[in-house]
Amino acid sequence: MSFYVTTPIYYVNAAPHLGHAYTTIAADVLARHHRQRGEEVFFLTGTDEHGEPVADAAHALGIEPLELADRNSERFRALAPRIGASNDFFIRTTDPEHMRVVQEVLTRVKDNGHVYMGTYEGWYCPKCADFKAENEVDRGELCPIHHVKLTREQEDNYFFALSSFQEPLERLYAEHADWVAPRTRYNEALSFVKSCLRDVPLTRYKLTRGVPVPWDTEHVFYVWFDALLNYYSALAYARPGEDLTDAFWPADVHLIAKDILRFHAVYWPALLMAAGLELPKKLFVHGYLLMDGEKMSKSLGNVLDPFEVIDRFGTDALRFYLLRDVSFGQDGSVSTASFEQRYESELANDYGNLASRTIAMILRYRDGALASGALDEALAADFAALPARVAELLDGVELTSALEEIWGGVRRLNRYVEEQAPWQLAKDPARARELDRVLATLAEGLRVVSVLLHPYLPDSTGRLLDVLGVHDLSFTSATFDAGAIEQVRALEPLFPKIALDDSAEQPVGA
Ligand code: ME8
Repeated sequence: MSFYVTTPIYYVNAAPHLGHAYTTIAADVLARHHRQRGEEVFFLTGTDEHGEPVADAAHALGIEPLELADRNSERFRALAPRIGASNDFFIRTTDPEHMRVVQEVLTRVKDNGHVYMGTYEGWYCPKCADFKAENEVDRGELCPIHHVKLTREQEDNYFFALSSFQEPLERLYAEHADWVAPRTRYNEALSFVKSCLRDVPLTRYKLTRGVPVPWDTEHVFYVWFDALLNYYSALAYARPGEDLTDAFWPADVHLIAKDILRFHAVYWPALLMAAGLELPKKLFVHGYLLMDGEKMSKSLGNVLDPFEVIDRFGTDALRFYLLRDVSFGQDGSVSTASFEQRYESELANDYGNLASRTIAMILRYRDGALASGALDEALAADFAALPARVAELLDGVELTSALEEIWGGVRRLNRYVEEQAPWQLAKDPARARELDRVLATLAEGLRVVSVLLHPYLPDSTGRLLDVLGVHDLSFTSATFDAGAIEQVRALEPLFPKIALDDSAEQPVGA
């Protein structure tokens, strides 16, 4: 079994912000979960370096586009380990190997008869790097997304005959009801397809930066076709001396936000069909992280620096917060107040405190050793269906719901401590066997929830499992098993108290 997950490749016109960290963290949770299931996983992220968004930003700074691309690409690359991302490769669209694959595939699209020379006349947003139809133009000739003035373009370009894919795309949507998720995004994508597709420029004549068109070197490929092909090209050269294409193509899941739905839901499958390549299995479209009610965006300037957030709260806390507080697939606001609340009540109390208490009691009452007798069957039964439920939800990329299910297990363990009151049992030597069973059951419950939580909280679950003497993190190990833990060691607090911010309304990292 293999599993291939991607994030969008991010524009290098500015430094990464929390919105980028969000998608990469989500992809990482999926990658780690599938590795736990013993699958061969490939997780790709990277940067999109051609096109006007980058060239314009460089121009504004008075530097060369490549210099800006190098600087910011490095920041995105550095972000990945800081947010705990276990990506297998980091692609840059300026990689010569990527550029070669773009040329090969798009030449095949032309050879297959899907390219012709024509004249584009219409609106264009340099920030979206997107052509706009008349009905997509806001009053004052503004881009509805970036609120900047659109340019009026007229140029001779090679066109991709997108309109001829109307029927195959409609068939794709009819036959694969889960090819785009959530359902609202599927409906939106299908309405793009049904709204009568127009052919789109495949190349740009006036631009100098980009992948040169092999059959006409006065043109470069339109940045979106160059960018989309990263998902395919990376496999050819990510592992030196090996071609991973057969092992991993087609991709299992492309994670994106809704801003780039049309490119992924319409252009991308049509392009792959035109090239005779297999289509990815699923697009999962998450919502926006909002600040002050608007999409956090480099162009709008209302961004949060993930590096600052991590310095203050730690990597796991950021991962947890984003996937817990914002229902994956929907928009959600982020703020320091809700971050601190989740940190305190859930990470520090529900999970961290459960772990500290359990381990402290095993050390105090039993010198760290667990008896090998039976576990509490009622509690084990409460956990029996949990792993399958989590796997099912994660197969549907329901990251928040899966986390909620696991958190139900954490809460169940906290109730168990209160119900059993081990501190009372410890006072009565006649109840020593009961105490043994409660302590072993709690340790086992902690092990099971920690294995399941591992993709979300890799660092803290790793530390806890280490203290429990557990080295098997496989998904199949997430079932109750007497004797799995024999001896525990002391645990440093998993989520120590943080200095709380006085101004509770302040946004995260601001
Ligand atoms: O669009 N909330 O790059 P980009 C949630 N290069 N996610 C957000 C977000 C927010 N406020 N802001 C950004 C591009 N994202 C192209 C993609 S792919 C072949 C080419 C995340 O730097 C989200 O994943 O504008 C969104 O789709 C992506 O960053 C856009 O990144």
